[in-house]
Amino acid sequence: MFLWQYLTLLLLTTVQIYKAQRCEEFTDLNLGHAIIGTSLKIRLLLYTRDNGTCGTLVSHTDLSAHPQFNLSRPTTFVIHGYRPTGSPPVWVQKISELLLAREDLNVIVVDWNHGAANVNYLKAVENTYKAANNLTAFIKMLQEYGASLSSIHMIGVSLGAHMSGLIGANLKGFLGRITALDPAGPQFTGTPPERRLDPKDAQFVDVLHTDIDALGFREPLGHIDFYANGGTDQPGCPKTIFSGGAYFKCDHQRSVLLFLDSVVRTCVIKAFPCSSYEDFLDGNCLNCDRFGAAGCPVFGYDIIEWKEVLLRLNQTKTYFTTNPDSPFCMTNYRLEVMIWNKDVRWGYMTVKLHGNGKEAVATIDHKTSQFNKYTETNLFAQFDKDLQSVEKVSLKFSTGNVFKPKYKLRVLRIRLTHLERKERPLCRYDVLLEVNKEVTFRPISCEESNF
Ligand SMILES: [Ca+2]
Ligand SMILES: [Ca+2]
Repeated sequence: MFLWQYLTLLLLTTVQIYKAQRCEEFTDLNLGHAIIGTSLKIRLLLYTRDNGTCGTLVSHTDLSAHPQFNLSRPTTFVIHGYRPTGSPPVWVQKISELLLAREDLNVIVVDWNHGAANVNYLKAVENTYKAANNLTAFIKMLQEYGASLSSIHMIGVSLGAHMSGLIGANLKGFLGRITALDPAGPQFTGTPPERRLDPKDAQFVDVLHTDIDALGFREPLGHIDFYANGGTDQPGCPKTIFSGGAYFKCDHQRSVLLFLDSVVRTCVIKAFPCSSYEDFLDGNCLNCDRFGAAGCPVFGYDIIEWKEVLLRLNQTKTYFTTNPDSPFCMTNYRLEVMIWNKDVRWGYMTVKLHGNGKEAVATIDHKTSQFNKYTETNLFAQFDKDLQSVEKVSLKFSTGNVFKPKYKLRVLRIRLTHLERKERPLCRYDVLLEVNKEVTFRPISCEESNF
């Protein structure tokens, strides 16, 4: 062999090895200027436990080149939404890592940035339908290679949620599961089920709503719909336009952050079936008997464990509240207050729990509460963290009215009951609350007898 032939061979082999090991990145179209492209190039990036951080570009027609794509494992698709700036979603790498840490899966990140990044939202919506057909063909090919539709889970964000629904309908509802993270509202609200996500699109459809007043979809779309913090606005997100881009996307994007935490099981977010957020905050929806032994549904990745009971219930609307940051879960207590003032009293209650050098706070101020003589007022207190043991309790009563500084609440008994842990409620008898003055005390175990 001539030297040049040998060198060419060596070079070709090196290129082959390089090609095999090349990590594919998500398309970045963030070029700092308006994107008006019309192409619909869909890239499928495969991640498995063997290549958890290094994406492999998968062929749309031939799987033989991808031995690591093992169809005896379940396959999870992750589909992003509208990308007005064309930049890659910040969470896209994280989600495959976290999913793979939980389960031995094929994770396919669907990179349809070429279709989703467009200054014209309507164009991106149009591309959602086109991309859905393209992905349906890919999944049909997976079936030919032996994949079962039941083992396919689609996690779709915003437009990606409807795209999952469209694919699901193309496949006659046989897909195993669709998780919709704040499904897009604009251009989908008011459309018939065949134009958007609906419960018939998969065997199980779970939906999270975080921005129903702007980018998200208001009505329920799945077997279970979770309305985080009522589904409208999220804590910690800017309330004015002066905060720039975050103002537009913070509520919407929170859906992904909440879901990621549920994959890691940072903490458990219990959701409560209820007809409205107001009713939920009033503490009228804390009963989960309809779910039988399973108890209240847990938001996120693990909701699949409630599948059977949820399918029997047809469609369930649930609520929960969160903290502004991770860990997002809150700790729920019932607070019962009985007063002996002659006249009716109105006001807000702030409760602090102290224990192990930490403090947990619950402010019950979604509306003014009414307190009547010798009548138990039931309040729903949600604390920012869970203290394993409560040593002291602080209470503050306020009215929001500066002209009534002498207003007092003569409390006969307060009782605090942890709603998840079976432990004895904490009580305090006979305490005087002056407006805006915090009173701290050591609670005692409640007496069995009732007044
Ligand atoms: Ca549909
Ligand atoms: Ca909002």
